[in-house]
This record gives sequence, C-alpha cells and structure tokens, in this order.
Amino acid sequence: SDPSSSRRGAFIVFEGLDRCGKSTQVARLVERLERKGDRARLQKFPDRTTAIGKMIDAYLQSKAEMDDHAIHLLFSANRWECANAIRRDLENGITVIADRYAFSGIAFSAAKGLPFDFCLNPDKSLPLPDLTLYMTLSQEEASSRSQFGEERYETVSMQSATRQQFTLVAQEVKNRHGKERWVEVDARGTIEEVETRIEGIIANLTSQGVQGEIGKLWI
Ligand code: NYM
Ligand code: MG
Repeated sequence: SDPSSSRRGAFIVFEGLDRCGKSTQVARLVERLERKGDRARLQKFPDRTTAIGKMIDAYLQSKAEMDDHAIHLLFSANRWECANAIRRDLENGITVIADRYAFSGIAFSAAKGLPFDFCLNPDKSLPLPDLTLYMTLSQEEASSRSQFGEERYETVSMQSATRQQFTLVAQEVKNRHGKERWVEVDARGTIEEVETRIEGIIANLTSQGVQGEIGKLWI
C-alpha cells in the first residue's frame, strides 16, 4: 500500500476586500505551480462565464438591478454549479486555487444588512477549503489602487462594513472547522514580497497534497 496514492489535491481559497491583490497573486501562484510541473487549476468566483455568472456580472456592473436576497442566492448557485468539477479535480490530485469563495458571499451580503445565517445557509455542504488565505490591506492602500470604485460595492463605506463581517466569518471558520484553516496574509508591499509570504504558507499543501476526504463547508 502506497500512502501517497491516498493523497488528493489541496483546495486553497484566497479571500479579501476589493483591490487587495488577490487576483494577481492567484494567477502568479497557478503559473508557478504549473511551471514546476504540479497540476493546478484556478477557479474564479464569481465565475462570470456561466449563465448565472453573466447575471452576476450585469449586477456588479450596475447594468441590472436585483433584490439583495436574489443576488446572494445567485452567487451561491454560481458556486454550486462549479462544485462537482472542484471535487473531481481534487480527487484527481489537482490543486484547486479559488479566487474568492463562500466567505466573500457572506461578508458582502451581510454588509448590506442581510442576516448572517441567511447568508451562510445556501453554501452549506459545498467542498470545504483545506486552507483559506485572507489577504489584509488598509482601506487607504486599497482605494488608491487603480480601478477602485469601478464596480458595485467598491465604496469606502461598503468595504468597511464588509471588513467587519469578514472578522465574523473568520471566527465562524475557526470555530466550526479549526483555527488552522484560516490564515491572514499581510498584503502590503511589492507583488514579490506578498508572493514570498504566500509561498511560505502553502508550500507543503501544494507539493504534497492532502490526506483524507474533502470536507463539507459549515457541516
Ligand atoms: N462577491 C463575490 C459577492 O458579493 N458575493 C460572492 O459570493 C462573491 C464570490 O463580487 N466586490 C463580490 C465581491 C466583489 C465582487 O468579485 C466581484 P471580483 O473578485 O472583483 O470579481
Ligand atoms: Mg472586483
């Protein structure tokens, strides 16, 4: 019996407020893993390419209006339509790196005033991330980055309310799934500096994979 055969790919999620550098880091990470010969896949949320994703995209660009509950459920549905592919890839030994996940779903919707439990419930039993990296940056720095303010939610007041909700989400993850699954990363500094921090945190997960079954979120 070869113990390595029971290992699966790691499911790693990047979270944070808008313009904290997530997408840049996620893209560089997947590229770096592929260059090393590791199998890795980037999963963006929202995935704007699907039918549901196109509705979300129109909402975020203020080309469509929608009830807060309805758009919340669409963000969740957008994860559910990708859930089987994530599970399959992890089981096939592929590292899945997600740019946002259910944690953004709760934080942004709860920041608008929806009840926390309502925000959490639709994502129950989605694939559980093995690790979430929460990238932190002051609002002054995030606001000064190019393109801040382009989309819905990119206002200082909304980001500040979402930041508060993210602390509650972090607590919920640590309570329900263990402290080790949520790690904060300082997103200040150059792209290379942040990249080095991230690399140090995830090196073992990406090179060795994970033992054990894929967990279920919030279960
Ligand atoms: N967002 C993202 C939500 O409000 N709920 C969700 O479930 C997800 C995944 O969409 N401001 C928000 C956060 C962002 C916006 O994301 C678009 P991005 O990463 O800028 O494409
Ligand atoms: Mg954005």
